[in-house]
Amino acid sequence: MTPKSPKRIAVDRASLIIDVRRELDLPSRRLFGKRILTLGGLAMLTGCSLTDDASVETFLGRVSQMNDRVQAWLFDPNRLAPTYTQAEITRPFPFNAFYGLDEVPAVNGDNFRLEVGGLVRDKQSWTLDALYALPQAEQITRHICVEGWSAIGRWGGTPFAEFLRRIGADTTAKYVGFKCADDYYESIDMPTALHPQTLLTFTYDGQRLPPKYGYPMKLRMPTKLGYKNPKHIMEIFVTNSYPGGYWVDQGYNWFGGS
Ligand SMILES: Nc1nc2c(c(=O)[nH]1)N[C@H]1C(S)=C(S)[C@@H](COP(=O)(O)O)O[C@H]1N2
Ligand SMILES: [Mo]
Repeated sequence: MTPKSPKRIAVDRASLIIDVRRELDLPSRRLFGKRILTLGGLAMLTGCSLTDDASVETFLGRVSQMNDRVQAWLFDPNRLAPTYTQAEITRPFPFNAFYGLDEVPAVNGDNFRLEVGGLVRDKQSWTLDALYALPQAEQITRHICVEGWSAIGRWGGTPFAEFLRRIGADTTAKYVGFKCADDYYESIDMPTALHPQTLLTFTYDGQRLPPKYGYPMKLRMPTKLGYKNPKHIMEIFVTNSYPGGYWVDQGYNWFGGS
C-alpha cells in the first residue's frame, strides 16, 4: 500500500502496528509450517530489510496486504470471543465517533425504515417495531478501539445471521455493506456476518440504544475492532463488489479482526 498523504501514513502506522503484533502472536505452525514467525521471518517473507524508517514503512505495508487474506483464512467461524459478567461492564461506556458528542445524528424512530438491498430475496424496508419483534439475544463483550482503549459493554439485539435469513440474503456472497445516518459506512466478510456473536443491536445495558451509541441500531461484532462496528445503520446490502469503509478507505486494515 502506498501512503497518499501524511494523514494516511499516521493512520496506517496505528493499524499496521496492531496487525504486525497480531501476526507475531499467531501460532507459527498454523501459518507457515515449521517456520518460526519472528520479525526477521516476516521481513524475509515480505522481502524487506528493516534498516530505517522508510523500509519499516514498506515492510508494514506488505504485511498489511497479506493481512486481509491471512486474517480471513484464519478466522474460525466457530471460535467465540470472550464474554463477561455484569460486574465487569465499563461505566460509563466510552463514546467514540469521527466527531464530538454534540454532533451525534438525531434519528427519528417514528418514521424510520431500515433499507435492505443487493443480493437479497426480500427488499422490503423494516420499521423498528418489526425489527424489535425478531428473536432477541444479549451479550456482554469487549469493544477494542485502535485509538488505544477497550471497554466492556452489554448489547441486545437480533442475531445477524437470523436477520440475513429473514431477508433471504445470498450467504454465498462476499460482503455485507452498511450505510449510516452520519457519513460513516462499513463492510464485513460473510463468515463474520454469520458468526453467532454478530448481533444487530437495539439496546445498550437493557435500555433502548441511546443516540451516542448508535440509535436506532449498531452492528455489534466482538470478533472485530471497534471501527468495524457501524452505528446509526440506515441501510444494509449484500454484494460481491468490495464496498470499503470509512476508515478502511483512509488506510486501516479491512478485515479488522480483534
Ligand atoms: N456511524 C458510525 N459508526 C461508528 C463510528 C462513527 O464515527 N460513526 N465510529 C466507530 C468507532 S472508531 C468506534 S471505536 C465505535 C464507538 O462506539 P461507541 O460510541 O458505542 O463506543 O463506533 C464505530 N462505529
Ligand atoms: Mo474506534
